[in-house]
Amino acid sequence: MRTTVVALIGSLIVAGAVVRAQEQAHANPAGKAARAKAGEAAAVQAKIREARSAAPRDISGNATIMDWPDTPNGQMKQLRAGTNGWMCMPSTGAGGGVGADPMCLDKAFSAWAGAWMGKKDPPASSMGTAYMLRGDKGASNTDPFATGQTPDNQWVTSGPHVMMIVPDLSQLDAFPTDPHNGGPWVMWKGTKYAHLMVPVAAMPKATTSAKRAPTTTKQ
Ligand SMILES: [Cu+2]
Repeated sequence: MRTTVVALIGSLIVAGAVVRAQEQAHANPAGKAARAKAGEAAAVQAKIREARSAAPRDISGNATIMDWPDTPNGQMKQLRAGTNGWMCMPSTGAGGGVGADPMCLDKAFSAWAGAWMGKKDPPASSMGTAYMLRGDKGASNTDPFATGQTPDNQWVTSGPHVMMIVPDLSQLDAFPTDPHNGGPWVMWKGTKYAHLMVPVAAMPKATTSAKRAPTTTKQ
């Protein structure tokens, strides 16, 4: 009896070893795919976290999370559905261009941003709000479509800020255009994409290009 049990256990161990060996033979390609999938899922989670960090949790917690297109004219990709009408995006990537700049937009601002990205006329139907509490690592203060600093495009690095759009651009005339005036300023003035930048923390020091802002009167 004892011998039978021992033999039985022995054959089970052998069978187990064979099964494990077979599993291992197949484990590598499958494991690779699984690891790639897990890596992708982790990257998506990181993008969602980054997008959500652009606004207070009350807003971004239930916002739709959209990712930038892979190509300049591609479609935005939804990473997570939302319920509160806000849309958050991670930093602009290969398709978008510049630096760390996640943002959360309300409906009016989303429509405006869509028009801007498509180089179309903004709807101008209501005021709109956007949050960029992580700041913006770089944008031209004068050229809505600049992708890098030039000697005269007033490249500006912004700290945490809120952005506002208004249906009638003349309503922005009361505000200065200098990012370093110590308060709200108008970005992209003189274009149909003019909007108000409202710092909610100290602005980073002016870059060489941005320092020229106060003396630039060109529209
Ligand atoms: Cu901004």
